[in-house]
Amino acid sequence: MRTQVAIIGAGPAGSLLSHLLHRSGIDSIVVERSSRNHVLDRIRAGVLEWGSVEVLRAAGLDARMDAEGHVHDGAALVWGGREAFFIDINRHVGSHFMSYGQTKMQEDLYAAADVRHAAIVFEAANVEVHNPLSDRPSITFDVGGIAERVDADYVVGCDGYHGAARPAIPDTVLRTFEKEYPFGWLGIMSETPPLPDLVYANHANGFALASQRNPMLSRYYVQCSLDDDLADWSDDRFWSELTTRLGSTVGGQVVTGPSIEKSIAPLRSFVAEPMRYGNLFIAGDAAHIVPPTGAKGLNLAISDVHYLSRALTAHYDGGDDEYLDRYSEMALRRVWSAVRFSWWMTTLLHRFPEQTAFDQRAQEAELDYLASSMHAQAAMAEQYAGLPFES
Ligand code: FAS
Ligand code: PHB
Repeated sequence: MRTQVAIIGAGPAGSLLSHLLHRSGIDSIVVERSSRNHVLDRIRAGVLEWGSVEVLRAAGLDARMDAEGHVHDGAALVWGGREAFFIDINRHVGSHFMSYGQTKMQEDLYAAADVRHAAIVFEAANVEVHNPLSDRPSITFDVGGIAERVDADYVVGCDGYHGAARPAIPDTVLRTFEKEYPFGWLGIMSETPPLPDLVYANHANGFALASQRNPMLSRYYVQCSLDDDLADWSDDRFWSELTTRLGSTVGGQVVTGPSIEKSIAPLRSFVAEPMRYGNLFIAGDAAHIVPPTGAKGLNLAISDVHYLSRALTAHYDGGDDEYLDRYSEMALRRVWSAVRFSWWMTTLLHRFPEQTAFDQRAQEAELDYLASSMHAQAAMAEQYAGLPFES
């Protein structure tokens, strides 16, 4: 097979890139390891930065998002037994964010792919990248027991942290930066009415988060030990810990019910540099991982793809390669900004294993300062809602 852009991975990054390239008249083939339903069954992110909302809107992917998503003017913090403190993003920086599940965004992307009869190969095994430095890179894979090859002008790895693309960049070129956090998140989904706002909690027992998917679907998380497994967390124990950590006022508003999904995810930061090697590019989780505290993972995948689709369009429309040549440094500036912000929120809100009473007080003092300073709130607001894309 032959195409202009061969994309590995049909998660949010790969399927959005294919969609945006199509709108620019650029052909692509997407090769995905899992089945379509397996990708759609994943429960992941829930918050879209306003820049991400605008990328999806400009791409004609906004109808269901606007109908079913929930626009928020800010998010709340609770700590030290205080009442919830609302960080008013709209008031501070005139922006918002959208609660809209990644699962629904993925469904919208596949529905749009079906309309345009997109070339997405599911259940492809043994995907490999070949000749990334040549002007004829290719990928090979097996599907249904048949060996296939796609020749392309460019290959884009949108294949997540464990994908095949990043390893095609030699260790002599690739630099990676990593930070493991000494705790995980236990997340549940329940068919109960959510709290009106997203609420992040710092508590001596650990972090908690109240989020949402729709008016009858709530998403909640509590910090847990990396040694925990799901058998350690009955629904009763989860609800008791969540409502304790959210504090009596906010916790008292939580409508509990049976969990319909429960999972534990470890937290880590990871960045791979550069995000380009010859005619191979990497985007999304293939290039970086952030702890979900700052709700940046999915949004970084969208911003990488926004930059790369703009670059490929400039190349094919007019032979202008400036954005292609600047993709890695431009994307990495936004990645490192989000990695730092996610680290800051994680460090501020979680209880670390060796944490002392002094450390807990220092965290609470920083939160008290945040509540007292419009400048500190504005700084957090603009980063949480998402900084402007570079032109
Ligand atoms: P994805 O990992 O989503 O997609 C990569 C695709 O490539 C997958 O479909 C995979 O099957 C495929 N693939 C992998 N290897 C391949 C190969 N060799 N060949 C072909 N295909 C291959 N972010 C948030 O903002 N908030 C959250 O609450 C949140 N929760 C998360 C929970 C979990 C358990 C995980 C793993 C991530 C979470 N994230 C969250 C981050 C998540 O949303 C990612 O940022 C987002 O899915 C990134 O999208 P992609 O880069 O497309 O990567
Ligand atoms: C979610 O709704 O899944 C969510 C929201 C905010 C976060 C992380 C996850 O910071």
